[in-house]
Amino acid sequence: MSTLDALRRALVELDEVRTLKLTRDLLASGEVTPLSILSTCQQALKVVGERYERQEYYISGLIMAGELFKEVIEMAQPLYQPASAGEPLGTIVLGTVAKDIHDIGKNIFGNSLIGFGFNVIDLGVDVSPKTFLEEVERSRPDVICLSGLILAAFESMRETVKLVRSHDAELGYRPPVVLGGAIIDGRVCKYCGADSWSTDAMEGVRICQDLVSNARG
Ligand code: B12
Repeated sequence: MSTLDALRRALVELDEVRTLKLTRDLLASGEVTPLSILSTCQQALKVVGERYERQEYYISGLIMAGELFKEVIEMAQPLYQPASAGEPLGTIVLGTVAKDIHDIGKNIFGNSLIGFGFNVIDLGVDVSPKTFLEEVERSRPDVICLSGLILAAFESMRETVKLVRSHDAELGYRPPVVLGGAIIDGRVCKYCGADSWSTDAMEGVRICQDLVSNARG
């Protein structure tokens, strides 16, 4: 079994000591990138979620997995390449939508955007459509990024997109909206009237880069 497989298994089994030791060893060996450690953990959390759905784990399992992953992120994410100094690539307004408090993925995505030179305004979790609109009016972002992981988030995303779209004329431009989070797909994107979507932080960064460069011609 590879060390990444062992890490995936340790996290799925909620084994804190092993998860942290394997993360430390992998980072020290330089064998794999910090990004592959994070994506391995993302896969492990998906399995934890499935076990929760099958009632093999309780809510405490979700909490434990989330806390463990946060510790891994603290160890791995600072090793990302820092952004090059100079003008930011663009401004992103980011937040987890109303009724949803999941923020681990949003934070990874936000840090990745910063790492690639974006200015990120992170509104936190459980953000109402009105709060998103107020921030869009204030900071006039290049892209609006909405994160959500539960079914209730779909309606919040849809309402947020609808509210922003109804203000395009007043804003004098049409800021694109990108959705993200484990259970987002093309159908959700279409339902919400968003411009794009992703379940992967790096792909999300590329989408934002493309949207900014298309808008600037
Ligand atoms: C940890 C966890 C929790 C923790 C969250 C801690 C925290 N601070 O975030 C706690 C314990 C609080 C929690 C609570 C709940 N949870 Co929960 N949780 C999870 C779990 C296991 C992992 C989530 C996670 O962090 N994944 C890892 C990150 C890195 O992945 P990610 O969020 O997808 O982010 C990546 C990408 O999507 C992307 N990304 C993220 N945001 C964005 C935004 C944009 C714009 C872009 C481009 C990209 C992007 O970047 C990240 C890196 O690649 C998931 C299972 C799963 N499949 O994910 C369930 C899961 C999301 N939870 C679930 C449920 C049901 C709940 C609860 C309702 C449980 C309950 N009965 O109370 C509550 C809801 C609370 C609320 N109102 O929000 C369900 C949702 C099912 C559904 N269809 O609605 C899931 C899917 C588990 C399951 N399979 O049943 N949960």
